[in-house]
Amino acid sequence: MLISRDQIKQYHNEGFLMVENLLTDQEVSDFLNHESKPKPEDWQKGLRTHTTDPQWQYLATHPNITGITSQLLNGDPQIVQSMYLNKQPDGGTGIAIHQDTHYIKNEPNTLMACWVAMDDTDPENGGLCVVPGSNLKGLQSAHKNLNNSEHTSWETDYEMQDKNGKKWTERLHSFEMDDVGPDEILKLTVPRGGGVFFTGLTIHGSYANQSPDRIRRAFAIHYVKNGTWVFRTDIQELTSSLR
Ligand SMILES: O=C(O)CCC(=O)C(=O)O
Repeated sequence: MLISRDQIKQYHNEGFLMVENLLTDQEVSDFLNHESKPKPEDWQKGLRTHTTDPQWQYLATHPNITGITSQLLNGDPQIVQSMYLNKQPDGGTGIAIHQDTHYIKNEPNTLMACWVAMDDTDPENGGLCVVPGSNLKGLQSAHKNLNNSEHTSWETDYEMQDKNGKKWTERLHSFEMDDVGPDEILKLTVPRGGGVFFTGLTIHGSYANQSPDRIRRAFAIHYVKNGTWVFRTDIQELTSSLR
């Protein structure tokens, strides 16, 4: 899948790019059927299930996704992490409005994501939100999210390591940006199989699923450009996005 120069420009200016039909209906159904089946206890490999589960690997290395990612990164993407975000109807919580670079320090900062809708998603069922242009303002200040009714709240220690082997521990928590007003937040409508590419500095997140009966499922993959150093040791071992 090739994107146009205007789309690449939009991604760099606005910090995000929505593309429909990244996956076919059949590919989405295959993944959801796979997820609905019982799994062995140790099946989930932290944020690296794409290294062990063929269906997760299929999505993380999908040529439509990695082809566009290559064009946006202007280089070879390496997979950092993958996540399945299953938000239940009637109040399932979202991830507070944040920048991914707070969670995944990397050098040089080439971090980006592809978020793929596994259902028709919109503001009612807790669809993805972005702050257009926020990618141009650098890493901004954030606090620990405390609003548990809309967003998940957590705190965990992570082991970090630099290129020279120096190790230390950093406490990360559910980040929420300090200075984002409600009118800056764009609530996207993304159809099943469509996706949103966004940079590691683009402010984004989602709110609770207010729909009484519509689930909101999404699959997100985070990439860096080949040659980037990722500090967190749990996701430091990068995987090639080329099958
Ligand atoms: O799906 C969501 O609720 C937010 C996803 C997100 O924050 C991410 O993919 O980095």
